[in-house]
Amino acid sequence: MVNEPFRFFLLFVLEVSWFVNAARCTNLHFREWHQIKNEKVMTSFSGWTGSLTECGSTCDQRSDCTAFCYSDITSSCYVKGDMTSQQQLTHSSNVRCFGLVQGTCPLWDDYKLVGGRCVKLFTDPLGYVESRERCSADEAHLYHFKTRLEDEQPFLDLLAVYGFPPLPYNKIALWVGADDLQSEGNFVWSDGTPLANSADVWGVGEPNNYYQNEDCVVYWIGSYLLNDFPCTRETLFVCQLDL
Ligand SMILES: [Ca+2]
Ligand SMILES: [Ca+2]
Repeated sequence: MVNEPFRFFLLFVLEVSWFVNAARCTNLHFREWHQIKNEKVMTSFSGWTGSLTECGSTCDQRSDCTAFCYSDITSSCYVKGDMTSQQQLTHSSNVRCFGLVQGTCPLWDDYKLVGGRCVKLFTDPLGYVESRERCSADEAHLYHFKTRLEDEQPFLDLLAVYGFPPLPYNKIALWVGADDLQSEGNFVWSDGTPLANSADVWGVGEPNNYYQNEDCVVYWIGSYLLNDFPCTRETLFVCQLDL
């Protein structure tokens, strides 16, 4: 077990190292590391042995590295995304993990800062309620596409990161955070803000409550606008984490 003063010394050394790196690589000046829960990232790590400083520097110098973990006992370094080793990080109280944030946006958890929005695209389709719960697990909410002026471009920019469109048919829609589950025809965003049926974010002829079975809202890639949709259908979704 590492005693507390030594732990703080290690952190100090690490921070000095990052400061030096940031000064040398100006494109990394935004890098800011926060200690994070191990279980959030451990499955995607592989490791090698080195010092805590080397571990942090290795991650800091790679643009695709957004997190690393370090064992004070075995001096093992686990860098997210490195698949050159087959070792897997096992949970231990002696392992500390650090993740990259930008502002308060957790880049280490695959969130991206796009147009001032901290957003994450989930590419495994889920139903509306399950999608909403998945966002809640990150203390986020399904994306708020309230106005075309302010909310459309960040959304398109996020999709462009993933090369969308085109999409296969079953991935042509993405849940956003509005529904009329409480009162038919009266859509509200998850923060309680009304989504008027006359708003210009709706596609032509939407919302239409097709077959009296459309109480949730998707962003429809085909029209680049919103559409009310059956809540049980499984689609992609975007979580938004308010900064
Ligand atoms: Ca409805
Ligand atoms: Ca509809």
